[in-house]
Amino acid sequence: MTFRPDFLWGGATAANQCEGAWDVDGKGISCSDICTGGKFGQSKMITPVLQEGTFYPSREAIDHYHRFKEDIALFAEMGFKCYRFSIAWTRIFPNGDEDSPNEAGLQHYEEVIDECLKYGIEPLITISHYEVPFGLTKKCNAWTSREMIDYFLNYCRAIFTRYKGKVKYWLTFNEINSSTAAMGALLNQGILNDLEHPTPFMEQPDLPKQRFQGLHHMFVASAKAVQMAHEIDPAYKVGNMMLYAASYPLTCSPDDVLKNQEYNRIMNYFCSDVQCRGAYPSYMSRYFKEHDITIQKQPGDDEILKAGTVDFYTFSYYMSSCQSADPDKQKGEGNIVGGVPNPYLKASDWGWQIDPKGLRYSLNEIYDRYGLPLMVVENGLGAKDTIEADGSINDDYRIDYLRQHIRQMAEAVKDGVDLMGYTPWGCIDLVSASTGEYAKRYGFIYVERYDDGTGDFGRRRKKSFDWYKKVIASNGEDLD
Ligand code: BGP
Repeated sequence: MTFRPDFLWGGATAANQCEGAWDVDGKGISCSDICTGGKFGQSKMITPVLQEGTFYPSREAIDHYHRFKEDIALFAEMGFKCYRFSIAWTRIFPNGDEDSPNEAGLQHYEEVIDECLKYGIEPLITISHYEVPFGLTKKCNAWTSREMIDYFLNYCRAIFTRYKGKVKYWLTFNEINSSTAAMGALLNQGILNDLEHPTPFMEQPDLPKQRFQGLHHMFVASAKAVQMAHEIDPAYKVGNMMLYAASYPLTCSPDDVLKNQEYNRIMNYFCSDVQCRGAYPSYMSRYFKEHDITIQKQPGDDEILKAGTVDFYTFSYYMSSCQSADPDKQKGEGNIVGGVPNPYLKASDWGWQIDPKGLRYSLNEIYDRYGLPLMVVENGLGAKDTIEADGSINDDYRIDYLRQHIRQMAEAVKDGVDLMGYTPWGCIDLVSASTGEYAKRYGFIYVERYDDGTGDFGRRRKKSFDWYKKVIASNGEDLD
């Protein structure tokens, strides 16, 4: 048997992309609630002042808030061992800065956790997944401010104490390294420099200095959260979560190789070097100097980072790209990261280049670097699905994508990587983070909801549902 007997097969979602119920039971407005819908080639908009009559996908999403029992029952039917979901910070602290938590929010997630445990499904909880309370954006421009550390830790204390004994695995920040690029500013850090005008998602005024200072605050907050978790319950395991944007030099020219090394360091390793090794890596000094960035640290920060390293490493993996020293090389569409298209790979309908072997390569690189247990907590194919006349959804393209990636995970395990689990993204169809649309579907479960606002939220099993059930039942041996 290749995979561990206790391998955590499952699926992943995030509150802002699936729950809906955006203003129910005391929930406050989050940064994802001010983003409109968009589609491939047409950016979603950030509207700091909510607009009447505009479509905001997070308002209803797939109504998981009210249908979580039905959804978790379907996950259980597939044999899930693990469900990765996120808590909406604004359900617990509606504006982010209240003194005490909102009981209705705490109660809701307790029910979700209990529902998972009923089926023997291990909850894996992301504490902050792309939805900083908008109240904190307005109050202090969110993670640009050091005050955020305390707000975040209040939130952590509330959930760590409430769910003690029921939850084992936590992740502090989803794709923390997205903040090394402009897209992470609002979604990951709640930074918004124009609080009056609607702006296209990627065109808000961006100040890299703010993002890197924000990352410092997040590193300190994450390290303190790790220590707090261990104090509250020594059985808690806390992981980081990275957007691993596998990258190759476009050619073997030493210039391309160096360009790729720099890209990998900033994008793929800087944040995890801090979170896994407990200190800023030496290569960042030159980067900061050349980009005129000075990180404001307080005495004691370095010790906090050292003492709060994570217990395991998790990441999302969708695609790879190439780096070239030639500025004229055409830039490809990517998972926030762009890069030059790889001539050896095909792309999804959304331009993400599919690279299963890159997953094996990445798992080996990461494990060599940190030696920590790894978990792939997002992976999958965003695609358009069609309901046939007989009601079936034959998503062979998705099965093929997942099969190839699982095969490469198995190779990595044979290479010696300690892999804990696999939770493919959007195990039930949900709203896309980058484009804000329903049409980009990832699920084993189809949701009847469409970008024109029609659809009754009905759930249907896709062909991949039965396939994944077999995969789990055979612990990854039967991939046919
Ligand atoms: C990751 C995010 C997820 C998810 C996924 C797929 O970056 O952590 O929230 O959405 O990407 O991306 P998209 O929804 O843009 O297809």
